[in-house]
Amino acid sequence: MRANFMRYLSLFAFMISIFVASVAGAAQPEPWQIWHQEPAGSIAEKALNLHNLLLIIITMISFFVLGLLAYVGWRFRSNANPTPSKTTHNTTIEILWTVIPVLILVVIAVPSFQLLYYMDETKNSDMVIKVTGNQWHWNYEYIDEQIGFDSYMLSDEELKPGQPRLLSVDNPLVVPEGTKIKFLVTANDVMHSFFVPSLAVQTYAIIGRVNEVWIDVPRGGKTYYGQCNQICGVNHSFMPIVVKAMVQDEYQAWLADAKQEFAILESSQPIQFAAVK
Ligand SMILES: [Cu+2]
Repeated sequence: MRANFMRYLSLFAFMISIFVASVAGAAQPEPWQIWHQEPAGSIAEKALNLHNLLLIIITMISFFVLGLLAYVGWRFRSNANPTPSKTTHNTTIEILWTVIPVLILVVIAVPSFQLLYYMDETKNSDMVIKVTGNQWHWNYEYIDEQIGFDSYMLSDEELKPGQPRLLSVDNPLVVPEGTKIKFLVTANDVMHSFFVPSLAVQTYAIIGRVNEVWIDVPRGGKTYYGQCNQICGVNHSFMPIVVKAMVQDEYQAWLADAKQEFAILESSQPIQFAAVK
């Protein structure tokens, strides 16, 4: 009895430690993970809430249909009904099975459209970063700071202790904490997709097009891991995305260094934006 209790207690402690590790550490997938990564930012929280609502609705519908099927299979089995019914229409039931699904769809549509328009609103952002997908790395340009750099995955030999394999890069996308950041996402060669699950950002990077998305970086330093999730060639799985949120002081120090190291040269003709009054 006591041994059993200790076993449950250690299992419970183990699960808590996994939970704490996933919350306190970096936002990345965990072995055997079946739920979402901890949502970071208001879009991710709203997306998770919508997901949870949909999960409740589809579970109820699935059980209802399963129950109905089981009931019909039992109630109208052939040995209990030697003479089958010839019923073909029932106006009441037909109205119900039209109206009820319409109402369910309306219930789903309201929060769904709310989130869609919320995600679409990219104005009032604190900074703009241009993200370009390449075969097979990402390029980030900080438009206002006139800096830009490539971000390549680290090979197994380059990994430092604690850096996750296949998810770590040489130059992460560094962002300041507590800001709203607009990304202009495009591609150079083939289609890619900019996807960071914990920030709930996912958008196609398409050649000759610019897709706008935004994230609000939560307070505190934390690293958010993502990957290209559009099949883009042989090294598709080797172009991870690392969004590294820094506290303001740390970010300013990084920016000062980055302006030396990653300055966009005059000759490379960075993209210009017209001022919007
Ligand atoms: Cu790609």
